[in-house]
Amino acid sequence: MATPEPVSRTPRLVIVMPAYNAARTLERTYADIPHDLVERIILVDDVSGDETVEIARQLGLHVIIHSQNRGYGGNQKTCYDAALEAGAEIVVMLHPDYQYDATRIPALIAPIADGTHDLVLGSRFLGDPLAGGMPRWKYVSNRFLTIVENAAFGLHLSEYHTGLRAYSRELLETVPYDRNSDDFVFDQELIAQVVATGMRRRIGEVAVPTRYFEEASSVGFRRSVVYGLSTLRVVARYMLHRLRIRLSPKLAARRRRD
Ligand SMILES: Nc1nc2c(ncn2[C@@H]2O[C@H](COP(=O)(O)OP(=O)(O)O)[C@@H](O)[C@H]2O)c(=O)[nH]1
Ligand SMILES: [Mg+2]
Repeated sequence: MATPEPVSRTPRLVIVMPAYNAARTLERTYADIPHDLVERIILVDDVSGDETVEIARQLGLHVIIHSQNRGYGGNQKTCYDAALEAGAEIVVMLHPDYQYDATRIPALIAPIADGTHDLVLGSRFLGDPLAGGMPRWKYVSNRFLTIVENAAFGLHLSEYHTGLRAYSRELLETVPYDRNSDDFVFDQELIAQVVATGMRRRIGEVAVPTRYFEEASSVGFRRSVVYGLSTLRVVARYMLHRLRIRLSPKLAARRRRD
């Protein structure tokens, strides 16, 4: 009798899309997703003023609608809660603005599926972001914040500000993301929490192309300055916590202890 082949089970992958006025780009973003690997796609709509919800429903996505606008971080909280509830083993956060290449999802999740990492960032800075159309001032600010964050967190990442990320279930069950900001700085707070939890070595990155075009970016100079300052505040809070000068409940808490 033939011995059965070892079964390598595909992990249950859930894609989450925090959406705000994504009608013009959603279909294109959706088309590039490797559907054979995906168990479920969840779109959380933050009270868009366009046809985002109608298009998402036509595409057969699981749509969750906020009753009021909660911001990018608030949107992600709903995304991750819903993904965990759906039994996700790996969660990919993908912006629905077609800025990030969804065909890179298999490379993004591979280090989680094989147990190497719990958080993988799709990095534009492993390639040439300027050639992809990133405005020079965004490039310079991104580089600056990345140097500061690397120094504070003891990491060597090429960027922290990407809209394509993959998480293990374990990470999302451990880190208290629900305590984070409802604004854009949510992403940086989550990385600080991962580092504070002792999972620093569990963060990895893979290269993704940079794409800039009109619909891909609503964040202008003013909002970027606020975001930059908020990021520096996250770093300062992390340092005070690490040096035990002022402990931060956001960084100390765990969602679950095993
Ligand atoms: N929930 C929510 N999401 C937003 C808001 N503004 C932008 N977004 C989403 O946040 C993501 C990043 O915004 P975007 O304008 O593309 O930023 P940029 O690409 O960094 O310039 C996109 O997926 C947007 O849909 C907002 O006010 N609320
Ligand atoms: Mg964008």
